[in-house]
Formats: sequence, structure tokens, C-alpha cells
Amino acid sequence: MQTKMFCYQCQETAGCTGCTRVGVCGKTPEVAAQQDLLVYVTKGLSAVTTQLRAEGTAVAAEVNHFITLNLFVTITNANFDGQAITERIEQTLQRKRELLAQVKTPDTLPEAARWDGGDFAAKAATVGVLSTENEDIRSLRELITYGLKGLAAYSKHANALLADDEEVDAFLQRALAATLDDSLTADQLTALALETGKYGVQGMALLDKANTTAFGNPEITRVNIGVGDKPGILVSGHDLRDLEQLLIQTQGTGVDVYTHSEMLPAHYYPAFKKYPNFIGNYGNAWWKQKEEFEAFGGPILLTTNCIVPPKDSYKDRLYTTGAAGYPGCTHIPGDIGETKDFSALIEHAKRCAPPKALEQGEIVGGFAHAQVLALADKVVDAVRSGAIRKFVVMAGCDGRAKSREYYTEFAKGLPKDTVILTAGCAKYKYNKLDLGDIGGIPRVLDAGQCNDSYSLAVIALKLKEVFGLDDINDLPIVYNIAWYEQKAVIVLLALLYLGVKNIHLGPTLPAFLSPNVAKVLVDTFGIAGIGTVEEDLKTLVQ
Ligand code: SF4
Ligand code: SF3
Repeated sequence: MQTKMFCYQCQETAGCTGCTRVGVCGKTPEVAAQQDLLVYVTKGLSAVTTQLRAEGTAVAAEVNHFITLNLFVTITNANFDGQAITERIEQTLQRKRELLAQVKTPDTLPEAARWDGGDFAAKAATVGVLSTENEDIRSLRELITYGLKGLAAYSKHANALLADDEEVDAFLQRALAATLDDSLTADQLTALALETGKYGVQGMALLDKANTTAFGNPEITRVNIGVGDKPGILVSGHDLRDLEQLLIQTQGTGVDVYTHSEMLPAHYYPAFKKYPNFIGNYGNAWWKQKEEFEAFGGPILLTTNCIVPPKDSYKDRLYTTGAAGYPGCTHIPGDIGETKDFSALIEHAKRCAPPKALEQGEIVGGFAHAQVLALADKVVDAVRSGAIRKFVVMAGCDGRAKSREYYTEFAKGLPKDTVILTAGCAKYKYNKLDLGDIGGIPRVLDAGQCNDSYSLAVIALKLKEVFGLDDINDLPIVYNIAWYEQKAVIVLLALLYLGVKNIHLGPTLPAFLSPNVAKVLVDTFGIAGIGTVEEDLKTLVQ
């Protein structure tokens, strides 16, 4: 079989080994090659900026933003627009050229830092994942690169709210550059992967602060899952700043705004509650968008991943912005600090019928760290009295694999004295089940988006302090995490950095973990896959 591409960065990779002809996600070999080359030149640019810092030359925040956006563009389901990716490769080469001219000792830099363009397709064929021959080094390089992609995504959202952390950017670029360094051993790369987790915590803390400073602390909120009678715009992805601008611009237009998938937690923030046209959440996790976008009937704004290649029936209603892109769909431009013009979506919505109701009722969420800590006495009492026996962290991603029904069954099978802590789109596997409450504490506590997994760590650290424990693993908390794309990789590395052990990861372990690298994770951190629902209920909560 001829290999046209090679990508194994997400959980749905073909045959649990790698997409070689076309992506399960819909990524074509051409776009895969363009993404490989974008990652390569971004690593080269990062080697240049890392050298500049080492020589005492400051790197502009704007360069940091450019690098994070490049990585974000290559995250699973973010951008399928080959032309836009090629333009970013050209812009990256141009920036690299300018910065390279400032480096005092360019000869020490790796080839990627000095490559100045040429035949893109030919170069792409030599720089992909398989260009690293040793499978353990390849595995560690990709583990780091995917973690950095996740970190880049979270940094980008913080940057959009004018929050920066030069330390995070400097690390991100140093670590990216290190994946080009053939002198690094497997042990050194393993240490770098764990250091990536440290900066993952710092990056998520930056975003948490940026979000809560801009929009307030999430609070317990009941979110409508029905529809109103006006035309609407559906917003998906993770970028709260885009949502805010859209809400401002739709005031008084007669157009409603709904969230989809990872945008649901926007409803938990006080700042968004003042908009009367912010109606509710429509639909479920990303992978159901073909039916749900069809039924919605109005324009849809994808602010980030996850995009499912659209059906022709609604493709003209799909708009992208930021890192997201799809060929043939209108892209709304706008850089950090600029106001984006969403008038095209608003005018489009006015020509559309109101959305078709998919369901009715409410779901409850808003249990980020401040809200849970406000309830700390109640929670601690419930743990001390035995009313809550265990917390089960079920954060992460959802996906289309049938095997993910495991998570619905697992949630249903949990004993009544357990509470699920969740974040990310994984929640859609059980957030509409009626699992009840324990003395007024709901049995599913949704902290927010995948990046709000940070909140779950803050809650765990606080409980550790309250109970006077030395080890986070002595808490009555177990982890059964579902992953799909690279943001989940940074969340995992962050949890490992915080010392969390015995995480169960599913529905399959990452294909990019070589047997030796997987063994290190199993031996050092007790990472395990999932088994049957019955077995895992026994292992985790009995
Ligand atoms: Fe395959 Fe996932 Fe890569 Fe898409 S992102 S090509 S599904 S491994
Ligand atoms: Fe979901 Fe794509 Fe990962 Fe943010 S939207 S969690 S999969």
C-alpha cells in the first residue's frame, strides 16, 4: 500500500496506527503535507528565536503570537484550508529570514532554521513524522510537539484577551526547537515532555486568569437546550473573545446567538448573561455537527477546532475565524486587539428561518474552581460524612468512535455516592443523563472547556490542603479521561507534572506512544488504558 501521508496525532487515527491515505478527520494528503511543512518551518523559526533569547535579544510578543497560531492551525480539525496554510508557511519563512539576520552565530542552528524555501511539496515529503527513524525518539518528539500544540491553543486564547506570559512562549519555542536536536537522548526528551506539563499548568493558569478577569468567575448556571423563535447564529469552538464580539454586534439586530459543543461553558460566565439574545446551547459535541448544523438552519461560526468537513447543504452557512479554516467557507479576519466584523453572519442570519429544536430542557454547569471552592464546606462535609465516597474525573474530549459509549455506560454505572468532575466536550457523553445530586451537589460537576481542566487541578490541590494530605494521590479522586486531539495531550502532561498517578486514558492509548515510551508512562505514572465498564468500575470505585 502506498503511503501518501502519515499522521497519528489524534485518537481516531486509522487502525490505531496512523492515517496514510487520507485522514479519518477528512484531512487530505496535500493538507497533511502542508501542515507537516508548517510545523517544520515553525520549529526552525523557534530555533532562531531561542538562539536570539540566548544571545540576549528580546523576541517581540507579536512573533510569539505568530508561532502559537501556526501550531494551533495544525491541531486536529482546526484548519483544512491548504492555501491558507501555504500562506502561513511563506510568512513564517519571511519572519525567519528577518530574525535570522539578527542571530550572531547562525552556524550552530539546525537545518530547519536555515532552510529558506524552495519546492514546498518536495521538502514536506522529507520532514514529516517518519523522518525521525528511531521510534522512541520519534514518539517523544511527537508527544512534546502535540503537547506544545495544545499549549499553543490555550496561549492563543489568552493572547486574544491581551494576556501574555513570555516564559511560556520562550519555553514553547525552546522545546519545539529541541525536537530538531539529534543530540538529545530519550531520557532528556522524556524530561522535556514532563517540563512541557509544567508549562501546560502555567499556560492554563494564564488563560484561566485572562478568562475570569475579562468575564468573571463561572457560576452555577442552568443552560437552556431548546430554541427561541428568531433566527440565530451558532458559535462553536473555544474562543470566548470571538463570542463576546459577536454578542455585542448582534444586540438589537433581531438575531439570537447559540453555543455549540465547547462553547457551552460561555453561559457560565457572568459577563455573557447580560445579553438578552444569548439563548442557550444547541446540540452536542463536535462530531454530531453534520446533523446539527443542518438542522440549525442559520450561519455557524467556528472559532477553533473541531470542524467536520461540511456537507454541501450547509457549507455556505459555515464561517471560520482565528486558527480555523475550511476551503470555500468565508473566513472572518482579525488579529489580537482588533475588532472582528461579523456583519456578514448577522445579515446571513436575517435571511434564515429560526433553528429547528433538537431537544428541550436545561443542563447545569459552572463548577469551575471559584464556584466549587465557594461550596467547599458543603463538599468537605459530604466527603467527611461519607455521602461522597469518590470523585471521578472524566474530563477530555468526545469523538465519533462507537467505543466511546463506554463513557456513558461508565457514568451510568457509577455508584450513587460518587461525583463526576468534568471539563471539555467529553461531558456530552453523560451531561444529559439524570444522575441526580448528593445533598444538593449535582453528581456531574462541569468546570467548563477542556482548558478548564486546570480548574479541576486547582480543586484537587485545595482539597489536598483542606484534608492535610501530603500526596495528591491520597485524595478520594480517580481519573478516567477520554482524549481525542492535542489539547488533551497538554492536559495529560499537566496532570503528570502535578504528580497525578494511575490515570486511565481511553478509548485507546495514543498511537504515537512507542512501546518503550508507553512503558515509561505505565511504570512511572501508572497510566492505563480502559477495560470493560464492569472491570473499570471495580478497579476505580470499589
Ligand atoms: Fe488521522 Fe487524526 Fe491525523 Fe486526522 S488528525 S489525519 S484523523 S491522525
Ligand atoms: Fe472537544 Fe475538539 Fe477536544 Fe476542547 S472540541 S475538547 S475534541
